[in-house]
Amino acid sequence: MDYFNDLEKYGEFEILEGKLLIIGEPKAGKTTLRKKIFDPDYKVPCDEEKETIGVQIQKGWNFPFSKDPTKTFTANIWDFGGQERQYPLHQFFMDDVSCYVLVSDDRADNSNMDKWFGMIKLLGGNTFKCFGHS
Ligand SMILES: Nc1nc2c(ncn2[C@@H]2O[C@H](COP(=O)(O)OP(=O)(O)OP(=O)(O)O)[C@@H](O)[C@H]2O)c(=O)[nH]1
Ligand SMILES: [Mg+2]
Repeated sequence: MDYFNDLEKYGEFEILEGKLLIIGEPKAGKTTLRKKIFDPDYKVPCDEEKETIGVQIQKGWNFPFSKDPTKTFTANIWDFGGQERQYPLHQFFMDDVSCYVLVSDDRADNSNMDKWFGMIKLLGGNTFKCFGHS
């Protein structure tokens, strides 16, 4: 009833908003990517960036909606801590209606891609599309 009451009161409209989750190994560059997205001039620090504890949510990355560029799409970015002890948290936030960005550091010995794709399949639904970028 609440749904129908709200529909009558406010009408129906599209919410062009999505959740973008950045995941990957510790120190892969997830937080740096988030900061670069919001500020392309952000300088990657030479000294160590602090590890992310839990998840840092930064809202409001706006860009033209691909299907109708006159409209604006908003992505809210969820930047997860990559340390193993933080993995139990992931299950509460990873879902099948999000976009995932898996960041890997080419210079690292092991990016554990299988583990991360396994986690996305398990928690994010197994009908995902995969795009690569280096
Ligand atoms: N050279 C180089 N260094 C980078 C790049 N991206 C990140 N770094 C450095 O790598 C370190 C780790 O980067 P973060 O962005 O904090 O990594 P993270 O994946 O968020 O790490 P956690 O939060 O611990 O999981 C920092 O010292 C960054 O300055 C890059 O593209 N090139
Ligand atoms: Mg981080």
